[in-house]
This record gives sequence, structure tokens and C-alpha cells, in this order.
Amino acid sequence: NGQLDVDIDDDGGKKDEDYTLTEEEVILQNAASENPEAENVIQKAALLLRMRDGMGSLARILKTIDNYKGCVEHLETRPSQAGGIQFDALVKVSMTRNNLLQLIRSLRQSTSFAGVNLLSENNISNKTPWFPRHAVDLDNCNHLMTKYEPELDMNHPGFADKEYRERRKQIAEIAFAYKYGDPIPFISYTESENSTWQRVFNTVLDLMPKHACKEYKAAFNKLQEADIFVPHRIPQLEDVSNFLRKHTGFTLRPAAGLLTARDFLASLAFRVFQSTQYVRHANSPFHTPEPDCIHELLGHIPLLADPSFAQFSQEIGLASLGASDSEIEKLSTVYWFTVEFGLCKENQQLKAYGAALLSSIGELLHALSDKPELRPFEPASTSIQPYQDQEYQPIYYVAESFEDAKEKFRRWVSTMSRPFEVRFNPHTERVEVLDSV
Ligand code: HBI
Ligand code: NLE
Ligand code: FE
Repeated sequence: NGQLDVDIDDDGGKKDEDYTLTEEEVILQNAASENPEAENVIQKAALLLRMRDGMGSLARILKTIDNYKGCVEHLETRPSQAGGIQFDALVKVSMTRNNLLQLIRSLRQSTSFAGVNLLSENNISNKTPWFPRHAVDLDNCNHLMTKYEPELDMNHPGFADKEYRERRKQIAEIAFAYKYGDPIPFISYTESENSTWQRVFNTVLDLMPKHACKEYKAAFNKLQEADIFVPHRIPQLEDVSNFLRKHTGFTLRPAAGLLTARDFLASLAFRVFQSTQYVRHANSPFHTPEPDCIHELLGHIPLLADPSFAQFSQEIGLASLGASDSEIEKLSTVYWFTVEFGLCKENQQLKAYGAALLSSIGELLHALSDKPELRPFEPASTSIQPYQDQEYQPIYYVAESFEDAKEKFRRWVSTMSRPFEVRFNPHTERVEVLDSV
């Protein structure tokens, strides 16, 4: 092909040992050594390259692919949002497995690229699950997990309480009927529901000064100033949604109950938090295994008003779009041990930021006692830690700070093998996808 006259060897290159293979590359390498014949089978792969030096680097990419006898099937670029990087390039190639590995190695040795990632191979990508592209699509993201419904779970405090079950049904109907753009329907809470709220609210007021992280306390104060958080009545989701919109652009939409992890996480990508509207049974104010509006309001809402935390929440959501089932499982485990049950450090002291701790006095005191095991938050290990959701947790993860947790999370997410990249455009509320399966 001699037209591309680029010297790919003289790059002041980096040493081979400096590179660690990603998970997919290890699989690729193992597959090649297990089945030597496969080395010579032509297959397809997609690579994402972060180009430091502008479009000139495209020539280097094409030349290198050519050197390894690969064929370019698709090439796409966009201006990069990452600092210090000019363009991202998506290249689909067909070549032998062995050559593909060598191609990746070779490109990684060039200082022109800040990152060379294998997004997919062999069109594994074709099975990408459907995912919402715009907040309006969240009308289809309301699939429920039924395990905690009072109708079905004999241990539920509402199981034998017909009136409670009726009330739950009535409030669930509102969520099912809800469509994007509707105002969130007003619920006229009963005296008993308001009094359950008041009991929990007052204990949070007592414990928060000592045990909640500073971001939680700051937002809680603002919610009190706005007259949204008051002891005697449950806040309306519509008011809370408008409050959040002003602070971080998050909004709420009503959810009928515990949603599937995929649907729940997807909404976060659009800065939408799906929130239940019913109230826990009056017999269990201080701990319930299922989400209810007291948990959403006292647990989640204050931190969703914090810009750094809101960003972290959205990034978990974005990482979940189109992810495989096993990746969804890992992301929801990370969500569980951070957003729901996270502890963090503040001047050497342990504080709670997890919503399920801040909405449950019982568990908050347990978490900060000497009973549970504490581990540092590390996405790679945290994401595979099994957990149960019935009782207090035996293990909690401690973050250094939100910024640190976000940084670690980003690094870990970049090792996931999704065959495309997503980015949220706040002006259109649309998720833009780079590539094109
Ligand atoms: N659904 N309504 C609702 N609220 C949650 O907090 C929630 C959920 N579904 C799954 C979930 N949380 C998490 O446990 C993770 O699996 C994402
Ligand atoms: N256990 C929490 C509470 O009682 O408020 C709710 C957890 C929802 C995941
Ligand atoms: Fe929650």
C-alpha cells in the first residue's frame, strides 16, 4: 500500500512491560493459546483509540493495521471530551486473532495514543440489549422485581393487612400510568402515613449531626429551608423533583416498587431517579428491606442534590446502558455498596452517605458499631462481593471521598467490554452512541 508514508517505529516508544492487558485481551490471548488453529481464523474486532496528536495519527493506525494484514471495515472519529486528547477513533477491523493481539500491543507502544481499547471481538457485540436513548424511553423502564410485594411475601409486615395492601395497589397504579413529562401526581397521605414519616424524620434529625457526611447535612438543611422537609407531612415528589432540578438537574419519576436493576440504573443515565411513593408499614418504621418513599426522601434525595454525588450516580447509569447481564450485576453491586450502604471518611472519622443507612436508624447504628467488617472501596473487588438484602449488612465499604470513589469507578468502568461508547447530551436529554453496530 505504500501511500501512507509514516514511520511507525520511531516513536520514542514506551516499553512493552509498561502495558497491562485488559480483561478481554487476556481472554483473547488465552483463547489463542488454547486453540492454536483459531490463531489463523479471520475475525472481526472493534478498537477505540484516544488520539493525542490530531488526525495525523489516523495514518499511523491504518499503516499498523496493514502491517498486521488486517482489513479496515469501518472508521469513525469524534472530538474527544477527555483532557489532553484531540480525537477518539473507532476502528473495526477483520484480521487473525494473533495479529490482532500484536496490533494492540504495537499501537499501545506509540505515544500518539492515550488509550487503545478492544471494545469487542467476533461481533459479540451484536447481542447488545435494548436501552433507552432519551428520558421519554424511560416509560418502558418500569419492570418490577416482585419479591417484596406485600401480596407475595409472607414475611412482609403488610401481608396480613388488607387495608395496607389496597393502599399499595392504589399508589402503584399511579406509577404505572405515569408518562414522561407528566407532573408527578399528588398523594394525599393519611394521618398514619404522616406519623410514620415523622417518627423516622425525628430520629434522622437526632443522628444526622454526628453520623451523616457533610454533603448530606448541607442538602438536608436546604430542604428544610425550602419547607420541603418538615416533620409533620410527607414531602410530595413533585416538589422534591423541582428542588433537585434546580440543584443538579436530577428529576424524579414515580416507580411502582422495586425495579429490575437494569431499568433502575438506566434512568440514572438521564439524571432521573425512579422513586417509590408508598409508605412502609406502620409496624416497621426503622427498617424495611424494600424501598419506600421514606427511604427515597430521607436516604437518596439529599445526596442527589450534591453535584459531585449526582455526577457519580449518572456515571453508574451511563455505564449500565446496553451492558451485559453480568456487568449489570456488577454495577448494581457497586451501587449497593456505595449509593445504598456506603461509608466515607471525614477528618479520620467514619460517616454514612449510603441512602439505606440514612433512612434506617437500626442499620445506621449497626454500620457504625464494631460489629460489621469494613473494607476500603475498590470497584474490582467490591463489584463481585455477594450480598443479601433482607438483614443488616455484615460488610461495608469505605470511600476516601466522593471524588476518590468516582475516580476509581471511572478507571474500573473503562475496563468493561462494551462494544460502543455513550455520552449524555444535556441539551437534548439524549444519549449519543459512538458506533454503530
Ligand atoms: N428500584 N424503585 C427502586 N429503587 C431502588 O432503590 C432500586 C430499585 N431497583 C434496584 C436497586 N435499587 C438496586 O438494588 C440496584 O440493583 C441497582
Ligand atoms: N433498609 C432501608 C430502610 O429501611 O430505609 C431501605 C432499603 C432499600 C434498598
Ligand atoms: Fe435506594
